[in-house]
Amino acid sequence: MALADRLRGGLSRTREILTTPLEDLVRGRRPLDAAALEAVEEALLAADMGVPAVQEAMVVLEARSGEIASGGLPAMRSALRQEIRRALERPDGVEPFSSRPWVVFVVGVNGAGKTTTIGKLAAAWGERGRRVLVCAADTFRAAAAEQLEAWAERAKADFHRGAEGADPSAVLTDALRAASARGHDAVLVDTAGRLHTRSNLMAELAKMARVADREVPGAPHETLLVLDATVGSNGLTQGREFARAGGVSGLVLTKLDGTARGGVAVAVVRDLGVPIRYVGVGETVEDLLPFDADAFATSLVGEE
Ligand SMILES: Nc1nc2c(ncn2[C@@H]2O[C@H](COP(=O)(O)OP(=O)(O)OP(=O)(O)O)[C@@H](O)[C@H]2O)c(=O)[nH]1
Ligand SMILES: [Mg+2]
Repeated sequence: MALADRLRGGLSRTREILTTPLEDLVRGRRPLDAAALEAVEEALLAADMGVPAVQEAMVVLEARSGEIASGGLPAMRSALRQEIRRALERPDGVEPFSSRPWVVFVVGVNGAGKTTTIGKLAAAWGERGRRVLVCAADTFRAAAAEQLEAWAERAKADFHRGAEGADPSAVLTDALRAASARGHDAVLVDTAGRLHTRSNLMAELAKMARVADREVPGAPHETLLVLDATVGSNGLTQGREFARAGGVSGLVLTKLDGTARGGVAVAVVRDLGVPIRYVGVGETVEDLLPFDADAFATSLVGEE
């Protein structure tokens, strides 16, 4: 399946929430009056775009209401799409593989989809000929390393783990030395899920970053914060704490396929000021898509 189709499929529930009021407007040939605009506003809020972004979008829609009323549904879709795209676009300045090994930390609360995302990413990079090492720095649970190992096998990536209960920074040190010695292009570091409120665990991430930089100057080159889209705007609070604790450079929004709250993408980017790098739209290895603001906005509001 093409990327665009997969994205469109993954966002179908959110798109339904967003576009039903638009379609009703057209079907009922209702004028674009205050009540109609309110229905659109409600839909944007229901999709979890967040109050500030929705207010901004409504200002634009109101200002363009004459043009939209005469242009019908296509004009409304196009105005909304522009607004959503604008809100999602952030310069990211990250150039994967611009140094070797390219070290990526994957962080987030329990169950957000970190391990799954690493498996998918390792597979995608491996397919493009990159030699990937995945590192199990989640040493709390033996099952965590085993889950990652299974993904590494599926992705045909190399795998590094330490003893259960080992210091994650020590495991990371070994992994980075191995990757440097063996010429890996990338190291994907799986970290234990942690509540953003646990300051000792957040400090541990900071320590891991120092250790990485000592072993591979400039590492981690990316720190990806994985957010579960189904929790909607609760992800904002988590995101802020992770961003504060240590240099989140990009976001991965997972489980978009299971939610009508895909508009939360707009809220998190706006709030955290960090670009989305990938989106998860399912549990299989192909279900991680590189983020594209234009394609995302189009999938949310539908084609003209
Ligand atoms: N539908 C769907 N499920 C997903 C997606 N990403 C992850 N999952 C599922 O979410 C669950 C948790 O994923 P994990 O990758 O284990 O999450 P984690 O962040 O590593 O969890 P901890 O290590 O326990 O903190 C698994 O059942 C995954 O299959 C996605 O994009 N869509
Ligand atoms: Mg995990």
